[in-house]
Amino acid sequence: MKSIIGLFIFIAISCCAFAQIPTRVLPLIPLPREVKSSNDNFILTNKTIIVLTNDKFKQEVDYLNNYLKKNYDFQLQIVSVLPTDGNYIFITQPDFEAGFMENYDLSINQNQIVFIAEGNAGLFYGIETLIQLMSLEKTQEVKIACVQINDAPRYQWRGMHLDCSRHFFTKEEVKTYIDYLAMYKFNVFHWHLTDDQGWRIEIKKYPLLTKVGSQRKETIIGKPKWDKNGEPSKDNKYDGIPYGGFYTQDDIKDIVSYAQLRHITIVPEIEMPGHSLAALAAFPQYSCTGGPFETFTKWGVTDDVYCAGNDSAFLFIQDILTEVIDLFPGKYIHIGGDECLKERWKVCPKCQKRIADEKLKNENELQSYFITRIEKFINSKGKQVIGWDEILEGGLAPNAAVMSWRGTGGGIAAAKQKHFVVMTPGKPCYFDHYQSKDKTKEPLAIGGFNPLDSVYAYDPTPKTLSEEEGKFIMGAQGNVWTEYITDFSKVQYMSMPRMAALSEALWTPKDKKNYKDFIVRLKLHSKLLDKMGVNYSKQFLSK
Ligand code: TNX
Repeated sequence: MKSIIGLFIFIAISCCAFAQIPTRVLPLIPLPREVKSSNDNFILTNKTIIVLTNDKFKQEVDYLNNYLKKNYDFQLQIVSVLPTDGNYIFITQPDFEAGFMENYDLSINQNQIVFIAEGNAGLFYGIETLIQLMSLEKTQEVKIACVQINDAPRYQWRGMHLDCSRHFFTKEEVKTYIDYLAMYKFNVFHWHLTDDQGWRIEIKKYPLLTKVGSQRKETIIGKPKWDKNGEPSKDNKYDGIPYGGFYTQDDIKDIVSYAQLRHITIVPEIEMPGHSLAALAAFPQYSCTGGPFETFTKWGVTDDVYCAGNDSAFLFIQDILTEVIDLFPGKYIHIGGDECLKERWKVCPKCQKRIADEKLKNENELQSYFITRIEKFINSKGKQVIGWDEILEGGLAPNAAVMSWRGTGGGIAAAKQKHFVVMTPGKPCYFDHYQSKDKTKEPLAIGGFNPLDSVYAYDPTPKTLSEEEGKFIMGAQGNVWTEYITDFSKVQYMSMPRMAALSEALWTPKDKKNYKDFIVRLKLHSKLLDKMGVNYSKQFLSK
């Protein structure tokens, strides 16, 4: 039955003259692996029928129907046999299983739209492509270009990060951000939930974490200044306004299932041993000095970190991770590991005893001891650790994956040691950096310069790696740190359209990438961003 339908569809589609007509410009981002188009259109109306022969795709079909309801005010009827007249959307699976769960074929002629996908994710990406092809006016006749698309991603880790600690974004804003990821076929949302300036995840066993750690009494205005001794300068100015917020476990469950429906895995980040002052403000007994501390009110790093010589600190972290693991179904737990100053450890008797007892060489090896001990715990719960590239210093924990942010060196070293890697070098993956040379025309950013074209040109697999080593590069990720990103509108501005450019670096075959062509498509696609009300950077419009 399936192959008869397949033949019928093949004949129907090959009747359209696709190849002869110059391909029209389609507002597709990321560009699919292969696209052909004709000048014809499919007209989608409330009479169009969805033919679904396999219930496993019901969730994705409902997603499409919800999109239509929200944007065009109608929904489509779902049936299980091909109709005798009228146009329709036919959803089917390939004749044989090949294991390509993110791939899809999408063929559209004037009478039918046909999706062929093996996996739910593949169909979902096909639907996202279809959505980008829809005419934007809210009418009862939605025009869709006739195309033949065969699509597949280049990398398996297509990530975007959002720092919800330095500034807090509501549940609805996080969902909107996830919508952007879905639109560009990202499949990982790295959720930075804890840092010195705010603890944002409810932990039932330790209510003080959110009661104390999710609040800070005020926030520094502008960039922090430091005096000669490395102490905060007296010239720093603070706004005097208490700031806070956190996600309850119910909020988290809601966001996790929202992401799951969009085939996005959330990687939660719980920072350790550094970037942990908000937790220590609530539980100073797990530091080296015993405190007291306040949730950090300025940007930068602090000397106070978890005590690596105190077993109770490990038990405390393990309790937290137990709840985190129960909330997030994905394989990876991000344990931070970055920028841990070693000042306290150097003079802490417990830390020094640990170094002696464990026969460690120095504080770097103590950090490695810390991460390896936590890794053992996380592995015992069936999960994998991922951490920033500092976790290489003093020796990599046996199974850990590395997120390379201080350039690509850490990622290269990890891949050579046969550890999985996500590339996210500051240049060009930090979207908290400026996107224009003239900083006076831009909102305040942390520094740096990452223009759209350099994000677009990014190739995550370093040339210095052999083919075998290159297989350890899972993909890449864009990071949105929010020290200077105070509201969601600025999150949009800093991430759009750089997120679109990165999506193409991660999805589209390398030999199909072309910046000029991307800009032409982006100009068309920006109409959709306008419709969605996104505050994006508009420099590309003048290119
Ligand atoms: C470095 S990237 C950090 C963050 C900052 C960011 C600002 C990383 C692992 N640590 O704590 O927010 O730079 O760009």
